[in-house]
Amino acid sequence: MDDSSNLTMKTAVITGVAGQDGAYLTRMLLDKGYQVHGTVRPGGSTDLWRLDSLGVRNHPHLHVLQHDLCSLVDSLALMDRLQPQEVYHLAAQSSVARSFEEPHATVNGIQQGTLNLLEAIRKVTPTTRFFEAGTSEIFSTKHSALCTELTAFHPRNPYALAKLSTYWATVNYRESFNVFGSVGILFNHESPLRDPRFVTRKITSSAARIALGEASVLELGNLAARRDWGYAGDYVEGIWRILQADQPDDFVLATQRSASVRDFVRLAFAGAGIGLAFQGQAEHEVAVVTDIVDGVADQVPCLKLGQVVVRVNPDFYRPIETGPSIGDPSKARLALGWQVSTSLEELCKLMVSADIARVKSGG
Ligand code: NAP
Ligand code: F7E
Repeated sequence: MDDSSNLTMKTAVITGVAGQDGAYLTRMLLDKGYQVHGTVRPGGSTDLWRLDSLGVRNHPHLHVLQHDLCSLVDSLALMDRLQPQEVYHLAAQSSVARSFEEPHATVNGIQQGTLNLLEAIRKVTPTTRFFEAGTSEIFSTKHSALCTELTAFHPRNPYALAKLSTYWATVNYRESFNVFGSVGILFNHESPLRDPRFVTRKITSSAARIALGEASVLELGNLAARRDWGYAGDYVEGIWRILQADQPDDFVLATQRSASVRDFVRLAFAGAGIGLAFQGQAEHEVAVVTDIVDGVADQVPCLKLGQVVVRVNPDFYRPIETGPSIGDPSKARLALGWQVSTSLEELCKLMVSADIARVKSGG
């Protein structure tokens, strides 16, 4: 690519480039011909394994830089230097469970980061388009009705509290200062690049290790919790489309299907060649092996029918559980032409297969 074509390339900033969505979005924008400036926090993880695994770590149009989201001065300088057309703000302490343990760091980090970027855009690059990674956790409905952009909010954990504030900050800058700011109200989305502290990856990595004889039991919290789980690769497409719209707006991205943690366990173990049945109630509930495919039986002769491979550990219960939540992505489908293309079964298979390959290669 010569310098003259660089002039016609769009420039995007992705905060939290080292995270799950940051990696998938980076790959997508690079494929679309963007210059991508991805930020990591000073002193934070410098492990860019996700970008590596997608083969984009050394792409000539990817520039990884340190940026302190809690510093307005840093954000002003970033906008001034890069003059980006688009900012995708993905960086956040994104674990709900951890937010109960670290409320101040979670809330302050999330609120300051968004406010500093919006303020920098307002003052320095007012035509920059801004994407805020919002969350379905702001709804926290107790009922099973579909959540839309009009559903009432009721945040029930420090993470959700902070994300509700950044939702309103983005709406405020749009309404008060004409900033092109949009919020994606994102339901859970997962992938082989998901951090294992989240339940899906915890399950698939354990299923892989149990099927290869490297672990014997998986401990989980609330098996009845339900989530609307999609594939992160589909969600970054929606995130990009949100910033390509004619007008800034807020969109629910969801699959419109919910499943329980128990369902996900069953699918993941089936994907690893182990059939399960659940027995017992509440903290006494367990999953026992009902079927073992030949390949697994040969590899792990000690794995027996009737053996307990999943049990409940109340230490993983949360002070309050949200949901069941299920999202209605109709607005995104109609306005942006976005819809998911990966089913829960396909997602589960993708994640288990990747974890089996990792365990086999010693990763
Ligand atoms: P992720 O894998 O946890 O990535 C988040 C990234 O943010 C990490 O690279 C992390 O870096 C960085 N980060 C954390 N705290 C930071 C701070 N104080 N300053 C700067 N960087 C910080 O999350 P994700 O799944 O990609 O999600 C992307 C965004 O979407 C997040 O804002 C999340 O809240 C939101 N979201 C995600 C989902 C989902 O299901 N994935 C659903 C709704 C909303 P370190 O490695 O240094 O910690
Ligand atoms: O929990 C239950 C747990 O930690 C899912 C983030 O991306 O999505 C994510 O937040 C469910 C909860 O994700 C374990 O109680 C049972 O009901 O995978 P999770 P999350 O809390 O839904 C939202 C939309 C975001 O915005 C967040 O950034 O699984 N669960 N047993 C467990 N969860 C974990 N982590 N570990 C367990 O052992």
